[in-house]
Amino acid sequence: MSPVPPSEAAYDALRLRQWSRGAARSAGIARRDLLRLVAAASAAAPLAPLLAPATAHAAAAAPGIVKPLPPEVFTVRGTNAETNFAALRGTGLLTPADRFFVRNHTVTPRIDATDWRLAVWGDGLAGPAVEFTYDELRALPSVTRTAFVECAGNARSYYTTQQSQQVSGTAWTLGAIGTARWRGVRLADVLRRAGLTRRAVDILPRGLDDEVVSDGIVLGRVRRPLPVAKALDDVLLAYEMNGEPLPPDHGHPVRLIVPSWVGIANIKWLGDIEVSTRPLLSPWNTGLYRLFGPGYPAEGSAPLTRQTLKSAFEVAPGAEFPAGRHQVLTGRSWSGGAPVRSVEVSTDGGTRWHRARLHDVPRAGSWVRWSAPWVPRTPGPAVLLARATDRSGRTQPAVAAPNTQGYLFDAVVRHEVRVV
Ligand SMILES: Nc1nc2c(c(=O)[nH]1)N[C@H]1C(S)=C(S)[C@@H](COP(=O)(O)O)O[C@H]1N2
Ligand SMILES: [Mo]
Repeated sequence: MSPVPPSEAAYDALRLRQWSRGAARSAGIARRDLLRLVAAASAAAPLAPLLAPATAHAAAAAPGIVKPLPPEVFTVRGTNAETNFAALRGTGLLTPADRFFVRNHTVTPRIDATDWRLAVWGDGLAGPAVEFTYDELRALPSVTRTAFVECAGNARSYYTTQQSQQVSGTAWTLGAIGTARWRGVRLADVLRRAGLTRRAVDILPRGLDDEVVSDGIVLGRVRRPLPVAKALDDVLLAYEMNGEPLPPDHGHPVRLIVPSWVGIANIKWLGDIEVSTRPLLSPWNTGLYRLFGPGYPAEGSAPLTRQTLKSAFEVAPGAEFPAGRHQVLTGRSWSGGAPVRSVEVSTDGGTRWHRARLHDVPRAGSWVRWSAPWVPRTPGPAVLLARATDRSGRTQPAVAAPNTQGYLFDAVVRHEVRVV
């Protein structure tokens, strides 16, 4: 009974037309409030005030995050915690849960798996709402998959520091990403058991965390529509992360894993899923998670789907390297578009580039570790660069195309260090 999946590009184009014509349905928010969000999104706000304190000193705690946030591992940014890339050196392909970044719109809720229920409902089902308990989900056939979760705004601060552009949102450097081995149930299996019909076009997973209020507008609970084609393809309802039950901060007891897509799609603390015969709109696919600014329509681009291409050194910013000593620089590269094909490294600010050695077989939806030897010669400042190319042929550019909310930064990042 599975509908023929349209391509992601076709989905984007269709939703964009539906949105401009007002044909899609606002789920849980007044259309007027959605339009206010869109208007706010097209104006950029400066990032500078957020950037200064966070880079100067790591705060000790983020309100609402349960796990410890040691400052050598995390940089706290508001309700969020960014992983310091240097803390990933030697950790293996998978990011340990205690080093995995946290992006919370509000606070981590404490949910007991035994009281938890998942409700699947909506006019896209053949019958009434269906509920699943935690034990019922765990009794269904399970699958395991390695996938990164990356915030669409990861590396946003470089729009400002490298390109002098004003963008709004959390001033992440490159650490709003982690890769884990997730185990769970295919969303396709759950939807089919719930009675999915061919008429369904969108599903809307919603979190159990508190309602989000932004600039006086109640956005409601975190929820983001997903086209049925993606939902039936490779999406998981995950209950394990790296072989352990999901920790509270990462969505206990069950979260969505939507491989290669923007982080927001990976709804944590999943409570219910609406299945709809009409396209759905929420703040997270209208004012948020579209591209606004010069070169984009007033209502924004189509909703964001796949993540972009990036590389990061596992080196602290400003790290010191003794001149004349052999070093092994390490890092990671990833792309939401296709597996990484190759990575080049420059230690002289971009004059000469050398192929890095890849330490993993590149796979879609995951990252690869790499290394490159370096013997620093002249004492003084040095700039390290890493540039990935993926199998679709895309290479990280020198400059990223700007958008007001600073999403999908893909340019090569200048990593400043010192030779002493
Ligand atoms: N319910 C809920 N799901 C959520 C969020 C949230 O605040 N609430 N944040 C989203 C965003 S923006 C990102 S980038 C990822 C972060 O996942 P992590 O905190 O496990 O790293 O979760 C997504 N899922
Ligand atoms: Mo995010």
